[in-house]
Amino acid sequence: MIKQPALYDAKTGKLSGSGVSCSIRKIGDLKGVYLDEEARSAMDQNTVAYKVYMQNICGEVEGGLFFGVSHVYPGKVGNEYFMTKGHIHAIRNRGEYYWGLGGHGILLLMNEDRHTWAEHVFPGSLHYIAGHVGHRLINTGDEILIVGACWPSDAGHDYNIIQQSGFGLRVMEREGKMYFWEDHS
Ligand code: S6P
Ligand code: ZN
Repeated sequence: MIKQPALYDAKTGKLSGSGVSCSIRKIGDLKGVYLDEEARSAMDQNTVAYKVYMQNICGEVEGGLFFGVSHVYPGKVGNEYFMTKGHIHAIRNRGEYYWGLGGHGILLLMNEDRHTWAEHVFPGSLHYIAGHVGHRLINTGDEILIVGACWPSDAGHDYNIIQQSGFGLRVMEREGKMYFWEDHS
């Protein structure tokens, strides 16, 4: 018996087939995520900021794996680039792999003491995200930032800490150039 596998297109970052779903985050879903809330609320609330394709075969069980591809669209809210909400895993010790497939951006990482650092993301880049480390993707380029991911299926998402106080750094643009803004709040 040969079973039809799911399909993963590494060029477009699209997933389809068994267990695959796609969630869409629009600017209207991202209240309080960006520094300039006035600029965010003045934008078209239906603008897509990012999409996440994900394959869930096993459910949220210990020992299982989920596979996903994030597509972060190019754009800015005020001077801040489009990005994911960012989270730390609900089961804190669960790690994750990310790898760059298309476009250019930044992976922001933050430990539980709010120490924050960054890695460049580009086609071919590979990122090990240890447990206890919050993570957020930022698109600093003109194309869609496409990033693959694989993580333990019981990891879960905790958005609360980051929703309350963000990361220690924000990725902004000034005179056409990317820079890091230190957030001491
Ligand atoms: C899941 C993994 C990714 C993110 C996705 C969206 O552990 O890290 O699939 O969920 O990049 O980010 P966020 O912060 O909105 O979940
Ligand atoms: Zn994660």
